[in-house]
Amino acid sequence: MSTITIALTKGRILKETLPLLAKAGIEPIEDIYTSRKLVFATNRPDIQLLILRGVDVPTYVRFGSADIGISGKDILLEIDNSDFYEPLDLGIATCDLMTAAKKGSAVQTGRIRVATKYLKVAEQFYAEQGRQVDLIKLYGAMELAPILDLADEIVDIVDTGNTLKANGLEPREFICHVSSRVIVNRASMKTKHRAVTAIIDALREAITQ
Ligand code: PRT
Ligand code: MG
Repeated sequence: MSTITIALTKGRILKETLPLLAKAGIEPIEDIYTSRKLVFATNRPDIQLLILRGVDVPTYVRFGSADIGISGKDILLEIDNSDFYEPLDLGIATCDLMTAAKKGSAVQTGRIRVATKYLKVAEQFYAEQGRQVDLIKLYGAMELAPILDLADEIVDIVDTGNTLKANGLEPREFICHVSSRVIVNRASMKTKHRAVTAIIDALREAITQ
């Protein structure tokens, strides 16, 4: 019996994936939230769960250290996804990628500075608009950048909009909707085809229930 390894992140994705996995008959045998472990056995002897940083999920899947991963589309848009399959949209952990700027600030016409961790998304978005931008890569707390005049705009995830509001910013332009996707290592899809497709089918079934 070959083992199937599923990579997840500990925040929203875990919270919304655990009920789907449970419906699919897969349950961790200990509480992931209170444990400091990174690898978790499940009630299924052939399935284990990995808890990783979001940006690392596709990397583990790409190299086959995880057979299956669950990743936000925002993460996937930033990387070369020809390395794995993306067979299923789980429709969970949804949000939007948007531009944002200081509340009430004038829309700048010339070249602007944009701070983001989503360089590829931002580059493509502003290029499509024919706007000249200097991109500044940040790894977090993007909301600070306009306030401290590091950037004119940011590109970031918006859900309720509360984080922008709390930092004196407002959403400007919608870029794309984001949800979490199931990704699968290419070799696993062949060598563990039956086990992998059984999990994908069970998750597909779980989201329609
Ligand atoms: O941080 P790390 O990558 O290590 O893992 P994690 O455990 O935090 O990841 P997890 O499981 O939380 O999943 C992150 C994924 O959830 C992202 O890649 C998105 O696809 C998705 N998602 C959905 C979100 C949000 N909604 C969200 N609101 N990810 C982040 N946020 C943050 C955002 O960064 C912003 O600062 O929440 C803030 C905005 O929220 P509002 O409600 O104030 O607008
Ligand atoms: Mg996080």
